Amino acid sequence: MISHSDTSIVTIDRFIIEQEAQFPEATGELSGILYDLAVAAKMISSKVRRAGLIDILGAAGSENVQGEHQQKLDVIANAIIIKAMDHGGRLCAMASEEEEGIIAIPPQFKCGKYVLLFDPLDGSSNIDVNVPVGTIFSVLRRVTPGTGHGATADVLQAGMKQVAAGYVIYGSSTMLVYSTGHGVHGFTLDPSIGEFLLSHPDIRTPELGKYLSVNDSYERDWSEPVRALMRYYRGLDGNREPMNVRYVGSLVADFHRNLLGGGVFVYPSNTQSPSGKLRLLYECNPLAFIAEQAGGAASDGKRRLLDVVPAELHQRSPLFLGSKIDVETAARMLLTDR
Ligand code: P6P
Repeated sequence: MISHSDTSIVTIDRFIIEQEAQFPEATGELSGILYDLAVAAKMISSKVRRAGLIDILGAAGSENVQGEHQQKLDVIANAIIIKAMDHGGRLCAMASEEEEGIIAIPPQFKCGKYVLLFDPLDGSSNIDVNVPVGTIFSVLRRVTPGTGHGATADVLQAGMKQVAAGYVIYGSSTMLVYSTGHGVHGFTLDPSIGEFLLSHPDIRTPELGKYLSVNDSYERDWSEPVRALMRYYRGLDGNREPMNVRYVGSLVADFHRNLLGGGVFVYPSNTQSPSGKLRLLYECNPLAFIAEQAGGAASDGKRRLLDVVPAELHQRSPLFLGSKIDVETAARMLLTDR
């Protein structure tokens, strides 16, 4: 990988071109997807930054396929991504948390060899209280034959098949963090020039976590092995330095802090939600891909998360995500929780 001196100003476009140049077989289609996603991220960032000012706070009134109240920004972010991605000729289908089925490429546009899955605005219930929210995306190569429209089979692939994944965090600054399987790289948006600039090259996450992100209001619904694991993370059983509990309630914000500082995000199954809450395909898998590329790990409590073969587009999964040692400990302590 080309290394950049601390003083060089590297835009995301330059970085993508330089990365592509290292792979002679690259056709530029994946690069095109990343360019277009960066444009969509800038557009969503502009909307999020003005959320409190142009009176688009509050629920749109409509509900999404999850039966959750759609904040207006959810609807807007979803439309922005679809419109930014549907005409580039690189995708044969898309899937979104906000849409029940797969999203077809409009007939006037060419289909490509990739599919894009995304959560357009995760954590959107936090918008009204100015807590960071995020976009999460995952790119797979189509598996169905032909060059026409994609099918559900193209999106229902295990996370290990991802060719790229990443997220955008709309926080104190807007950052885009992605990987194409060659390390994890972070770009910070300079709003004065409208460019994402390389700010965090080759992110590595500490093997042992400092932060524990969990909503322990569900403790009464956890199994005993999960309760024991949380006692371990908190140092209550004397086998570990206590972790600092940090839980924003916005997956991208919690994950990003843990990725940089070391930590584990856990959303176990519980009696109310036997499969957990988070969506496998467009929340868990992309962040698991990032975690592994940064030296971390991800599990559903039973197996490596990226090995899970999905059955449904919106299926949920328990999630243990982040620092390698802490995720491995979870898998070990939950062995009896089968
Ligand atoms: P809980 C936000 O609604 C979200 O999907 C994630 O961003 C967040 O990590 C999780 O749900 C929070 O869930 O049950 O703790 O409120």
